[in-house]
Amino acid sequence: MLDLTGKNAFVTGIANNRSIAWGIAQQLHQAGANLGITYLPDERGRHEKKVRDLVEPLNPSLYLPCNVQNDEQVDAAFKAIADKWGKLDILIHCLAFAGKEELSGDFSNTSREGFTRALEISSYSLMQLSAAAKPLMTEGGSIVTLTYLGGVRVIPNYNVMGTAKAALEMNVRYLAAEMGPQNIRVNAISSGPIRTLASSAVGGILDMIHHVEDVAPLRRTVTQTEVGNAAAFLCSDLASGITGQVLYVDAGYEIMGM
Ligand code: 0WE
Repeated sequence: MLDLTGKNAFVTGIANNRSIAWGIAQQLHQAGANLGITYLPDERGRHEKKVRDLVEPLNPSLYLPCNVQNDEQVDAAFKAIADKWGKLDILIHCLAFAGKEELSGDFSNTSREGFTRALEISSYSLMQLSAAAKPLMTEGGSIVTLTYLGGVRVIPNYNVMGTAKAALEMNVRYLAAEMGPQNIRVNAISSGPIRTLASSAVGGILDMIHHVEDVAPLRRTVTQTEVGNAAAFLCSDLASGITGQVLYVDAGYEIMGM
């Protein structure tokens, strides 16, 4: 049975009710996990309130600001985990960002700043949070991140995010090798495209979704709940032998050549 009771899970990347991280948080909660939730703070405090209202039914025992570009904020978040929970079992990393100007046009026009920012927020942040989580995962643990096929194949306009996801998937393997002896497993879920805040800001996302509906073996896209169920599995003892992997939750799209 999938049982996460007694496990403390720290979930990043919830922006609204369409976030994949929200689907994951709900399934972890349903499996009995104790949740800590982060939000990306903004000047007006709008995210703080919006995400707080959304996650309230899941009774998170920690609710913290976490902008990975701010080291003090990340340190404070893990200090709060150490103080309140003592040990951490599950880290969910659902963070990515590239400038809008990098997500269209010629890939070769990617600026140094745009490249650096995309890889810092989307790839380095997994190492940053995993390093902070490691000393708290005293009874072993499970780290799960979200990736996308655009890190392995060329998807039009995904551009520098593809570079960032390629780096992220390699980070998963190196982190898995490093942390395995401490029984910390590190895996990625490669989700098919889903309509979210991040993807809706991308031109042509609806056409991409229709393409997946036409060619994926299951003839549909996946839901946040399906990604959440896969994440709950990877975080559970049912997946005790799985680390360093990229699990495709994409209605089978990845296997198709035509
Ligand atoms: O990883 C992603 C989303 C990544 C993303 C999206 C945005 C849009 C708004 C990162 N940064 C930004 N920055 C913004 O300003 N996906 C897998 C969804 C996605 O994004 C695409 C896709 C798909 C699918 C971008 C281009 C082409 C396809």
